[in-house]
Amino acid sequence: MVLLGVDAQCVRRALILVLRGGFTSPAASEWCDRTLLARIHRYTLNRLRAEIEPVSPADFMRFLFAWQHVAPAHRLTGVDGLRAVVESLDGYELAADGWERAILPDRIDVRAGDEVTIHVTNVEQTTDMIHGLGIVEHDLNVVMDPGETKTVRFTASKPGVFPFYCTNFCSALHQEMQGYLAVKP
Ligand SMILES: [Cu+2]
Repeated sequence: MVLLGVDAQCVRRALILVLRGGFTSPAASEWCDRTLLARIHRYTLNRLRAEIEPVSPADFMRFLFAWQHVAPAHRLTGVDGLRAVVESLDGYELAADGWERAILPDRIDVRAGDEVTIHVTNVEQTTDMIHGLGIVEHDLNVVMDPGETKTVRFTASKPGVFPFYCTNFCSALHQEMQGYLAVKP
């Protein structure tokens, strides 16, 4: 202290206010004012937090619709599309009926020119309850006995919405046994 002509007590007091460390690089030996260092630390944290700010619920929903291939611009088609959807939902438990009625039709489009395969099962257990499946525009007409599964294949040659229905007058619910095949251009 004699060399610098500074009072030792004064230096000790000053050292309480500063911290020693490697601030610009781990190997550096540097000194920094405590309050200044705390402020730099706070600014850095705020900047880093701002980089990973949560998006709004609306943005998140838009992302989910696209990511899940439900948004029209992100829908898939064909066997590869079906495979991608099944892979993305791997491990998700849902009744088979839910997959066929909601999950897959919301994500996969049939496009004009696609070859369509339909597996249709008559789940009746009463021996005389026969059901059918018909799509007039595709010249499709199959009949299934109780417990029987039939597979039909056809090319969805033109775009449009084509009604399908049960071709066998079966029960009071016969009128309910219908739906639509939507073929996109
Ligand atoms: Cu019927």
